[in-house]
Amino acid sequence: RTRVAVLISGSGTNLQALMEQVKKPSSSAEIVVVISNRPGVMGLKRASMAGIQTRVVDHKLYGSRAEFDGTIDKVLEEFGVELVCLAGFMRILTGPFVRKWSGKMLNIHPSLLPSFKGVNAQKQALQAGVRVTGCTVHFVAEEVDAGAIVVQEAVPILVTDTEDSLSERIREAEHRAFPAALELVGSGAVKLRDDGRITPAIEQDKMH
Ligand code: 3YE
Repeated sequence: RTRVAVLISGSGTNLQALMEQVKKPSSSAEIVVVISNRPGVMGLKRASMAGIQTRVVDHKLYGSRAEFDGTIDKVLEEFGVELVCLAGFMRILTGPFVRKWSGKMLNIHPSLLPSFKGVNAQKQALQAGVRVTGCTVHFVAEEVDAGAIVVQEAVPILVTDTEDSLSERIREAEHRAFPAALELVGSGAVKLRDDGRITPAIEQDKMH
Protein backbone atom coordinates (compact mmCIF):
# COMPACT_ATOMS: atom_id res chain seq x y z
CA ARG A 1 0.00 0.00 0.00
CA THR A 2 1.13 3.53 -0.78
CA ARG A 3 2.19 5.39 2.37
CA VAL A 4 0.24 8.65 2.55
CA ALA A 5 0.60 11.78 4.68
CA VAL A 6 -2.37 14.15 4.98
CA LEU A 7 -1.59 17.81 5.69
CA ILE A 8 -4.35 19.89 7.30
CA SER A 9 -4.98 23.30 8.85
CA GLY A 10 -8.47 22.86 10.29
CA SER A 11 -11.53 20.69 10.75
CA GLY A 12 -10.31 17.85 8.55
CA THR A 13 -13.53 16.84 6.78
CA ASN A 14 -11.56 15.85 3.67
CA LEU A 15 -9.16 13.97 5.95
CA GLN A 16 -12.19 12.06 7.29
CA ALA A 17 -13.24 11.13 3.74
CA LEU A 18 -9.70 9.94 2.96
CA MET A 19 -9.55 7.92 6.21
CA GLU A 20 -12.84 6.21 5.29
CA GLN A 21 -11.54 5.43 1.78
CA VAL A 22 -8.33 3.75 2.97
CA LYS A 23 -10.27 1.55 5.40
CA LYS A 24 -11.62 -0.32 2.38
CA PRO A 25 -9.77 -3.60 1.71
CA SER A 26 -9.52 -2.59 -1.97
CA SER A 27 -7.68 0.66 -1.21
CA SER A 28 -4.20 1.17 -2.65
CA ALA A 29 -3.22 3.51 0.19
CA GLU A 30 -2.69 3.79 3.94
CA ILE A 31 -2.47 7.03 5.94
CA VAL A 32 0.67 6.90 8.08
CA VAL A 33 0.71 10.44 9.50
CA VAL A 34 -1.44 13.58 9.71
CA ILE A 35 0.43 16.89 9.96
CA SER A 36 -1.22 20.19 10.94
CA ASN A 37 0.33 23.65 10.85
CA ARG A 38 -2.22 24.72 13.47
CA PRO A 39 -2.29 23.20 16.95
CA GLY A 40 -5.56 22.04 18.48
CA VAL A 41 -7.61 21.66 15.31
CA MET A 42 -10.42 19.11 14.95
CA GLY A 43 -8.57 17.26 12.18
CA LEU A 44 -5.86 16.21 14.65
CA LYS A 45 -8.56 14.79 16.91
CA ARG A 46 -10.11 12.85 14.01
CA ALA A 47 -6.71 11.32 13.20
CA SER A 48 -5.86 10.29 16.74
CA MET A 49 -9.34 8.84 17.25
CA ALA A 50 -8.62 6.66 14.19
CA GLY A 51 -5.27 5.58 15.62
CA ILE A 52 -3.23 7.58 13.11
CA GLN A 53 -0.04 9.33 14.25
CA THR A 54 -0.15 13.13 14.29
CA ARG A 55 2.39 15.94 14.23
CA VAL A 56 2.00 19.70 14.62
CA VAL A 57 4.43 21.87 12.65
CA ASP A 58 3.38 25.38 13.68
CA HIS A 59 4.46 27.83 10.98
CA LYS A 60 4.54 30.60 13.57
CA LEU A 61 7.53 28.93 15.23
CA TYR A 62 9.75 29.14 12.13
CA GLY A 63 11.76 32.09 10.90
CA SER A 64 11.35 31.30 7.21
CA ARG A 65 9.21 29.27 4.81
CA ALA A 66 12.27 27.16 3.98
CA GLU A 67 12.66 26.13 7.64
CA PHE A 68 8.95 25.35 7.96
CA ASP A 69 8.91 23.27 4.75
CA GLY A 70 12.17 21.59 5.80
CA THR A 71 10.56 20.47 9.05
CA ILE A 72 7.53 19.08 7.19
CA ASP A 73 9.94 17.27 4.85
CA LYS A 74 11.76 15.70 7.81
CA VAL A 75 8.47 14.32 9.16
CA LEU A 76 7.54 12.94 5.73
CA GLU A 77 10.92 11.19 5.52
CA GLU A 78 10.62 9.91 9.10
CA PHE A 79 7.36 8.17 8.16
CA GLY A 80 8.54 6.90 4.77
CA VAL A 81 5.80 8.86 3.02
CA GLU A 82 5.28 8.21 -0.69
CA LEU A 83 2.28 10.47 -1.38
CA VAL A 84 1.20 13.75 0.28
CA CYS A 85 -2.43 14.96 0.31
CA LEU A 86 -3.06 18.63 1.11
CA ALA A 87 -6.56 18.53 2.60
CA GLY A 88 -7.53 22.03 3.61
CA PHE A 89 -3.88 22.84 4.28
CA MET A 90 -3.57 26.61 3.91
CA ARG A 91 0.14 27.30 3.43
CA ILE A 92 1.89 28.11 0.18
CA LEU A 93 4.86 25.74 -0.19
CA THR A 94 8.35 26.69 -1.41
CA GLY A 95 9.80 25.75 -4.79
CA PRO A 96 12.43 23.31 -3.50
CA PHE A 97 9.86 21.43 -1.39
CA VAL A 98 7.33 21.30 -4.24
CA ARG A 99 10.00 20.08 -6.69
CA LYS A 100 11.18 17.39 -4.29
CA TRP A 101 7.63 16.05 -3.95
CA SER A 102 6.66 16.64 -7.59
CA GLY A 103 4.30 13.93 -8.80
CA LYS A 104 3.79 12.81 -5.20
CA MET A 105 1.66 15.65 -3.80
CA LEU A 106 -2.04 16.39 -4.37
CA ASN A 107 -4.17 19.40 -3.37
CA ILE A 108 -7.93 19.92 -3.40
CA HIS A 109 -9.38 23.27 -4.44
CA PRO A 110 -13.06 24.34 -4.24
CA SER A 111 -13.57 25.39 -7.87
CA LEU A 112 -13.28 23.97 -11.37
CA LEU A 113 -9.71 25.09 -12.05
CA PRO A 114 -8.37 27.05 -13.82
CA SER A 115 -11.35 29.22 -12.79
CA PHE A 116 -11.28 30.94 -9.38
CA LYS A 117 -7.78 30.26 -8.10
CA GLY A 118 -6.72 31.42 -4.65
CA VAL A 119 -8.76 31.98 -1.51
CA ASN A 120 -12.57 32.40 -1.38
CA ALA A 121 -13.11 30.41 -4.58
CA GLN A 122 -16.78 29.88 -3.65
CA LYS A 123 -17.32 33.62 -3.19
CA GLN A 124 -15.54 34.31 -6.47
CA ALA A 125 -17.89 31.89 -8.26
CA LEU A 126 -21.00 33.52 -6.74
CA GLN A 127 -19.76 36.98 -7.66
CA ALA A 128 -18.98 35.88 -11.23
CA GLY A 129 -22.57 34.63 -11.64
CA VAL A 130 -21.59 31.22 -13.02
CA ARG A 131 -24.25 28.49 -12.74
CA VAL A 132 -21.79 25.62 -12.31
CA THR A 133 -18.66 25.39 -10.17
CA GLY A 134 -17.10 22.41 -8.39
CA CYS A 135 -13.89 21.04 -7.01
CA THR A 136 -10.54 20.00 -8.42
CA VAL A 137 -7.85 17.62 -7.19
CA HIS A 138 -4.52 18.49 -8.81
CA PHE A 139 -0.84 17.70 -8.52
CA VAL A 140 0.95 20.48 -6.64
CA ALA A 141 3.21 22.61 -8.82
CA GLU A 142 5.18 25.63 -7.69
CA GLU A 143 2.57 27.99 -9.14
CA VAL A 144 -0.39 27.78 -6.72
CA ASP A 145 -3.49 25.96 -8.07
CA ALA A 146 -1.82 25.48 -11.47
CA GLY A 147 -0.62 21.84 -11.38
CA ALA A 148 -1.99 19.04 -13.58
CA ILE A 149 -5.62 18.13 -12.88
CA VAL A 150 -6.38 14.59 -11.70
CA VAL A 151 -10.13 14.65 -10.82
CA GLN A 152 -12.89 17.28 -11.05
CA GLU A 153 -16.53 17.19 -10.02
CA ALA A 154 -19.06 19.80 -11.14
CA VAL A 155 -21.51 21.33 -8.65
CA PRO A 156 -24.56 23.44 -9.60
CA ILE A 157 -25.03 26.91 -8.15
CA LEU A 158 -28.61 27.59 -7.06
CA VAL A 159 -30.20 31.05 -7.19
CA THR A 160 -30.80 30.77 -3.44
CA ASP A 161 -27.16 29.93 -2.65
CA THR A 162 -25.12 31.77 -0.05
CA GLU A 163 -21.39 31.31 0.36
CA ASP A 164 -22.16 28.82 3.16
CA SER A 165 -24.73 26.73 1.27
CA LEU A 166 -22.53 26.59 -1.82
CA SER A 167 -19.44 25.71 0.22
CA GLU A 168 -21.34 22.84 1.83
CA ARG A 169 -22.43 21.44 -1.58
CA ILE A 170 -18.86 21.70 -2.89
CA ARG A 171 -17.56 20.01 0.27
CA GLU A 172 -19.78 16.98 -0.42
CA ALA A 173 -18.27 16.74 -3.92
CA GLU A 174 -14.77 17.05 -2.43
CA HIS A 175 -15.47 14.03 -0.25
CA ARG A 176 -15.94 11.97 -3.43
CA ALA A 177 -13.27 13.58 -5.61
CA PHE A 178 -10.33 13.40 -3.20
CA PRO A 179 -10.70 9.68 -2.37
CA ALA A 180 -11.04 8.96 -6.12
CA ALA A 181 -7.86 10.90 -6.88
CA LEU A 182 -6.02 9.23 -3.99
CA GLU A 183 -6.78 5.82 -5.50
CA LEU A 184 -5.86 6.86 -9.04
CA VAL A 185 -2.46 8.18 -7.96
CA GLY A 186 -1.87 5.77 -5.08
CA SER A 187 -2.44 2.77 -7.34
CA GLY A 188 -0.14 4.18 -10.02
CA ALA A 189 -3.01 4.36 -12.55
CA VAL A 190 -2.31 8.09 -12.96
CA LYS A 191 1.15 9.64 -12.93
CA LEU A 192 2.60 13.11 -13.48
CA ARG A 193 4.85 13.16 -16.54
CA ASP A 194 8.06 15.17 -16.86
CA ASP A 195 6.24 17.61 -19.16
CA GLY A 196 3.80 18.46 -16.33
CA ARG A 197 0.84 16.60 -17.80
CA ILE A 198 -0.72 13.39 -16.51
CA THR A 199 -0.56 9.93 -18.01
CA PRO A 200 -2.48 8.13 -19.19
CA ALA A 201 -5.28 10.32 -20.47
CA ILE A 202 -8.13 8.62 -18.65
CA GLU A 203 -11.88 8.53 -18.82
CA GLN A 204 -12.51 9.36 -15.17
CA ASP A 205 -15.87 7.57 -15.00
CA LYS A 206 -14.43 4.36 -16.43
CA MET A 207 -11.72 4.08 -13.81
CA HIS A 208 -13.92 3.19 -10.82
N1 3YE B 1 1.82 25.67 -2.60
C1 3YE B 1 2.27 25.70 -3.90
N2 3YE B 1 1.49 25.28 -4.95
C2 3YE B 1 0.19 24.82 -4.78
N3 3YE B 1 -0.12 25.09 -1.22
C3 3YE B 1 -1.36 24.64 -1.49
C4 3YE B 1 -1.53 24.42 -2.84
C5 3YE B 1 -0.31 24.80 -3.43
C6 3YE B 1 0.55 25.23 -2.38
O1 3YE B 1 -0.48 24.48 -5.76
N4 3YE B 1 3.51 26.16 -4.14
C7 3YE B 1 -3.37 31.18 0.73
C8 3YE B 1 -3.22 29.72 0.81
C9 3YE B 1 -3.68 29.13 -0.47
C10 3YE B 1 -2.34 31.92 1.55
O2 3YE B 1 -2.01 33.01 1.21
N5 3YE B 1 -1.82 31.34 2.62
C11 3YE B 1 -0.95 32.06 3.52
C12 3YE B 1 -1.28 31.64 4.91
C13 3YE B 1 -2.70 31.86 5.25
C14 3YE B 1 -3.09 31.13 6.51
O3 3YE B 1 -2.21 30.61 7.23
O4 3YE B 1 -4.29 31.05 6.78
C15 3YE B 1 0.51 31.81 3.24
O5 3YE B 1 1.26 32.76 3.36
O6 3YE B 1 0.92 30.67 2.91
C16 3YE B 1 -2.36 24.40 -0.43
C17 3YE B 1 -3.48 25.40 -0.55
C18 3YE B 1 -2.95 26.77 -0.37
C19 3YE B 1 -4.11 27.71 -0.28
